[in-house]
Order: sequence, then C-alpha cells, then structure tokens
Amino acid sequence: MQFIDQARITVRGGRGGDGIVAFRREKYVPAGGPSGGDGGNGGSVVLEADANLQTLLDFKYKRLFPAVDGRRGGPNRCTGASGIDLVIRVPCGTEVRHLTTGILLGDLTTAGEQLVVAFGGRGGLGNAHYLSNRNRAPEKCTEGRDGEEWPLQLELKLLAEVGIIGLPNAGKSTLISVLSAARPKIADYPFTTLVPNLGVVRRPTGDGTVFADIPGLIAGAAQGAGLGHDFLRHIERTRLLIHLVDGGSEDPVSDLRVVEKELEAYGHGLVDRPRILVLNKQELLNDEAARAEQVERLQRESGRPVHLISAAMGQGLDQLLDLVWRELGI
Ligand SMILES: Nc1nc2c(ncn2[C@@H]2O[C@H](COP(=O)(O)OP(=O)(O)OP(=O)(O)O)[C@@H](O)[C@H]2O)c(=O)[nH]1
Ligand SMILES: [Mg+2]
Repeated sequence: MQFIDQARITVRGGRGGDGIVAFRREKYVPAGGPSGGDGGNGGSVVLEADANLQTLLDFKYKRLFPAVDGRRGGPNRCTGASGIDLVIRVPCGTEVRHLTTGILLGDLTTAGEQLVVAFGGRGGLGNAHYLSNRNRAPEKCTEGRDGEEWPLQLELKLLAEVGIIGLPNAGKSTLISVLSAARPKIADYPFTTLVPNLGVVRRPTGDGTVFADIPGLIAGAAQGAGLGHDFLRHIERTRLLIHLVDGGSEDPVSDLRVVEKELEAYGHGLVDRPRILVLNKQELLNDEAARAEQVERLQRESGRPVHLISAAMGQGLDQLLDLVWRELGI
C-alpha cells in the first residue's frame, strides 16, 4: 500500500525591476534624448525532481519560497539584472497541485525533471522605450510587475518501511509521535487509532524512513473482532515490524501470544517478517526483580531479545532506532 506524505508551500516569483526615467547628458551632444533602462525580469520558481530525496520533510518548517526580484533599470539604457530562478528540489514521485482548486500542475517522476510553478514578473520599461516623433523627451516609465504567487500542495506517495504492531493501548501511537513529526491521537482507551498513521523518522544520514502506526490487534481479529485485521495489509510491504508490548499489562506474555497468533492467521508472510520485540512503559515496572522476570518470560516465549523503552518518558529510543537501522541495513 502506498502512503501519502504531504506538504503545503507557497511559491512566489520575483518582482520585475522598475524601468526608470533618465536623459543622456553629455558635453557637445545636444538633445541627448531619453536613456532610462528597463527593469530586469523577476526570477521564477522551479521544482526539480531529485533522486537523493525520499521525503517532503524539508517543507515542514520552511513554507514560503520566493525567487529573487529583478533589479531597476539604469541610465544609459542599461537593463537591470534579472532575478535568479529559485530551484527547489523535491523527491521523485512528487505530485504538485494548486492547493485550493486541487488542479494537478505536474507530476515529477524522473530525476532532473523540472516544473515552473511561479513565473517571475516582467521588468518595467524605461523611458528610452517611449521615444517617438511626437514626444522627444518622454517622462514616462513603467513599474515592474509582481511575480506570480501560488499556494501549492505537494504529495509524495510513500511506502512504509517499518510497521508498529501490538495490542490496543500498547503505546504505538505514542511511539510514532516521539520518533517522528506525526501527531496521531493518543488516549488511554483501546482503539484510539482507527486508520494507519504515517511518520517519517530521520536517519543519521539525514534522510527519512517511513514508519506506520496501525490500529491495535486483539484476539479474534482475523474473525473480525475489534477492528478486524484488514488494516494489516497496510504493513504487508514493510521490511521490519516493531512489536510493542505494554509493560503495564497484567500478562505481557499472553499479550504477545495474541498478536503473534493474529499475525499468523493473517498470512501473507507477515509472521516471518523481521521483528523487534519491544516492552514499552518500562517505568511502570519499577520492581527490578519483576521486570527481569517479565523480560525473561517474554524472551523465552518469543525466542527474541526484548528491548525496553518508555515512549512516554523518552527512554531507550535512541537504542531502539539504532537497532532499526541495523536491521534495515542502513
Ligand atoms: N506510563 C506510560 N504510559 C504510556 C507510555 N507510552 C504510552 N503510554 C500511554 O498509553 C496509552 C495508550 O497510548 P497510545 O499511544 O494511544 O496506544 P496505541 O497502542 O496507539 O493504542 P490504540 O491506537 O488504541 O491501538 C496512553 O494513555 C499513553 O499516554 C509509556 O511509556 N509509559
Ligand atoms: Mg494508536
């Protein structure tokens, strides 16, 4: 299943430089004539597909993209400098729409492909332009025009690489909210999450990896209990699963079994997907012996090492991410 990463930006072409009024004044040159130059054109805003980018994360904080204005005209018929085009790099596969009308302006699929999204304004005309037989000394010039300005919606179709699974209330949405910029609803009752949430997690290299937080699974989900298990198709194409177990639960081992069983019932090879077993809410297990026993039991049941975190307190997250990057081979 493809997921959508979105960003809203405003692009603005540079304003054209103004034309000016000037007259040639030189010794021994009578009636030198009008010589005001034209303004330079404003720069345009261009989107360019870049194969090295994977996400629209860069547009989360910077929203306005103005190109450079054209310069004023000069005397002696000098045309002002044109504004430089602003080239914005976007990942391959970015769809560009006008924000309010939804009209598709372009789809940047191959690396290097460009799309002009806002033209710069034309420069104004200097008075040299208005010389005529009727008017030998025109005082007229025009102002540069504003560049185009458009609100845009960028959409990138993404594939989640890491899926977060577990019983309702295990803290899946909390985890994605602390690892990424995603802000899903979090609450202390089951089935808070009804549709998958996506979050882009920054790797040490600066690129992003997409994580998916899905609704909780319960016993009998394969038969339709709870929200069923249809939404597991959203993580069918992930490369790695994080199985989150609630450390505050009465019986974490039985919780683990429930989810494992549902994964098996779902099929599609999901149960064989590489998996990291994580015990969340570790701070609730403040009795050292009890904690060690839970970890030991979980390890025995699953045959995997258990990683302890507290999503809410921000504990163990760096180590968890290290593990994730290692599993993904990044
Ligand atoms: N004490 C503690 N509570 C946590 C921790 N992480 C999450 N919680 C709480 O657990 C509850 C459930 O968190 P969610 O993130 O909504 O759980 P979920 O797995 O997404 O739940 P569903 O969407 O219903 O499947 C919330 O009240 C969270 O504040 C943690 O590390 N420690
Ligand atoms: Mg949730």
